[in-house]
Amino acid sequence: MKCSREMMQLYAITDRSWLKNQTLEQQVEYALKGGVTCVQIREKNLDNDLFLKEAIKIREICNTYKIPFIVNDNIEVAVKSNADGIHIGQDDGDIKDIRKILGNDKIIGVSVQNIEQAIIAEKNGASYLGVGAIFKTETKPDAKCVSLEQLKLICENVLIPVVAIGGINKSNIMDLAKTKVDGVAMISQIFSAQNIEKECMELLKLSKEMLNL
Ligand code: 3NM
Repeated sequence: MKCSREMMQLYAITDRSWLKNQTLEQQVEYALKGGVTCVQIREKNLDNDLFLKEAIKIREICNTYKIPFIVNDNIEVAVKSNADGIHIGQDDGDIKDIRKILGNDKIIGVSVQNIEQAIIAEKNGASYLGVGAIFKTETKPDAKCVSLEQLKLICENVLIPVVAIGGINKSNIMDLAKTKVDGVAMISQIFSAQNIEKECMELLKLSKEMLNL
């Protein structure tokens, strides 16, 4: 699957700490009904078997809605679940090695915090960049903040799509206008919602407004 700018418009990342009386699959399906443009499964505390089982279920649901499915930082799960791609951080391995394993048809997203990392990641074959944390976030309290100026600089200096992440919510999403970013990635604003479908519909509308679409 080719990585597109449209994919970045409303990029949902799973987090089972927000599960109440629903399953992760149900939450993801509501998000898809609400219009998310990409889904990433992120599991920091599951063993590989359970991670793979969950990934296979969510892969199926994303297929139904024809939305790209990305696995966070686990190449084995990405390959075995036939994900559309993987997302890695700065310390999660070499982009070129991962490209060799996945081949040219898969998406490799890379987290970057500054322009230097962005240029290197693009040169090494990243398909898109995740830039953050843009705002302080309880979801990843140790994430250092990246300024809007740095985000803009990155967007102006790479050709691949860029998604902003970290603490983005309905009140601050418009602050990203003028940075030339391609969209927003979110965890808590989406999955803490009582009505995830409605929340995603509203967020997609706001994201498009922010993107001037
Ligand atoms: N990565 P929320 S911030 C997973 O800065 C993740 O790279 C970040 O969650 C980074 O939308 C983050 O709840 C958490 O703030 C995003």
